[in-house]
Amino acid sequence: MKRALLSVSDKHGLVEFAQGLVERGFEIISTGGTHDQLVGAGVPVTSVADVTGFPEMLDGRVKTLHPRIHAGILARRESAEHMAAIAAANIEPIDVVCVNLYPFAETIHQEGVARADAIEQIDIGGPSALRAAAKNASSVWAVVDPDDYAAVLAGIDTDDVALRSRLAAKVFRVTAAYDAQIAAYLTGEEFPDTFTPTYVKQQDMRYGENSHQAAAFYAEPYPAATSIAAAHQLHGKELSFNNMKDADAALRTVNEFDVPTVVAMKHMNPCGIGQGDNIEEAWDKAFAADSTSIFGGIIALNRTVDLATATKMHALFLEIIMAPGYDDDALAMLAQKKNLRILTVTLTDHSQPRAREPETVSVSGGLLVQEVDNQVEGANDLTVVTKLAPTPEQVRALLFAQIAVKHVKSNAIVVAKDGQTLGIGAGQMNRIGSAEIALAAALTHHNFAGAVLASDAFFPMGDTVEYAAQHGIRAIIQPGGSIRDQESIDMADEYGIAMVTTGVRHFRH
Ligand code: 93A
Repeated sequence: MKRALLSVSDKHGLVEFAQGLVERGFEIISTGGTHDQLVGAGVPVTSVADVTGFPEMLDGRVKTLHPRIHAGILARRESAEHMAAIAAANIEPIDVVCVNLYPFAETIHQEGVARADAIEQIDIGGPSALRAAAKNASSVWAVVDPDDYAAVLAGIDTDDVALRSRLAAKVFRVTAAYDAQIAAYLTGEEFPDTFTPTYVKQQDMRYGENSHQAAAFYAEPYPAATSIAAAHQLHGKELSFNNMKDADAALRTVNEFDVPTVVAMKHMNPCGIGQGDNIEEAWDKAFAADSTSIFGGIIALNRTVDLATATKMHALFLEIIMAPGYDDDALAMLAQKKNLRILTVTLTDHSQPRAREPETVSVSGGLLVQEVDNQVEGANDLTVVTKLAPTPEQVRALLFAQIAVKHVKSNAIVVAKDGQTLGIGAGQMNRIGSAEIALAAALTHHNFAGAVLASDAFFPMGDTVEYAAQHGIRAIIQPGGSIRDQESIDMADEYGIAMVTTGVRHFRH
């Protein structure tokens, strides 16, 4: 008689799977809780203790860890010696191992879990049995995921060797990820010796950055509420690879602001950011910031979308709208567009300190890991370096521009006024190039007079300041720290510009 070991924490689909095995002539062997559930459902089952001749001991720490189990799984069926050896020890082969593990990750994500309780959730016997079955996958079924039960029953009928092999690989992936989570919990280190992130596939994507590139989306098992992975899509086409990146960038940007703000993203750069007393006014400013580039844009709003704002957005072609919520009539209006992707997102609670979180970037052959740039400068972080100090109104504009410039690809220059970006220069290989782009855009705005300028990094020489001054800029914010800072400061003084330094660079490469 064939035998199956069933020992599962997640008991979904267990009874049906066991019944399927019984129908196929299997004897079922089970650990305590699994055994009880099967007995309750009227499925014939033998307890592991009866097979090992040993009761479960140490509060269940030792259940399946026994040669009568492991030799039964690991004996090579093709080896006469192996089969003779287990027969001599009166051990029968085990042909199916169906195990899923103690819920370690779920446990540590609960609020205030004691370390001892977390440690008790480290499964030892489960991974051992699974790995043994996976090692012997040429003959033994290793089943770790309830989603695979139906396929396994069908595969048993056809002796599907290829499926056994795929399931074996899945076991090693699952146990590796499980161990990585345990290690991360134990050390709590931000940058451990080996970095083994665990991500769970959410979906295959139609394609990657371009249509000839295959792609998939993986999420952390417990993504932060404010992450793009935790966003909820209410309507529209599936997000594309580029959509995900832009939506993430838009969300990160809008999450910086507490007052009503709208961010319009294009190709990973904001093309317009607007703030107002309400979300409609913020939209008006974000739209007017660059009414050309916003076409096909990704819009993030940090307030509930009302009908007035929805009506204005509805008049445009947009790819994505994301907000913490929508009035019913606003959502109905936006949802008239079949393809428009509409998302709800959870925003940062600005009363709480920002959590330190890692961010990864892949390079060929490796992974760079850093903390997210969560730093935001306030009025107290500014040092006036020129003869002229900025007015309170200029300080507000400078701080707004400073947050905006943080989210623009380097070299980044932002020109802004009254809670509105007027010109954004992104990704140029020299700083004055970005300044030229930002100022050319800003000069098209009728309300340009009195605008301020932010630079994501210091000015290596005085040329950008001179150019800005000649084009009407009245105040500048920049980190400072160049050996030629004085050249920029002198230039600012010469033109009557107020300049403040922050000491903090915000490159975004
Ligand atoms: O405590 S263990 O590491 N020791 C074991 O020998 C063992 N055998 C199976 N955990 C062990 N298991 C795990 O028990 C399985 O991985 C499964 O998650 C769980 C099922 O227990 P029960 O059937 O009592 O609900």
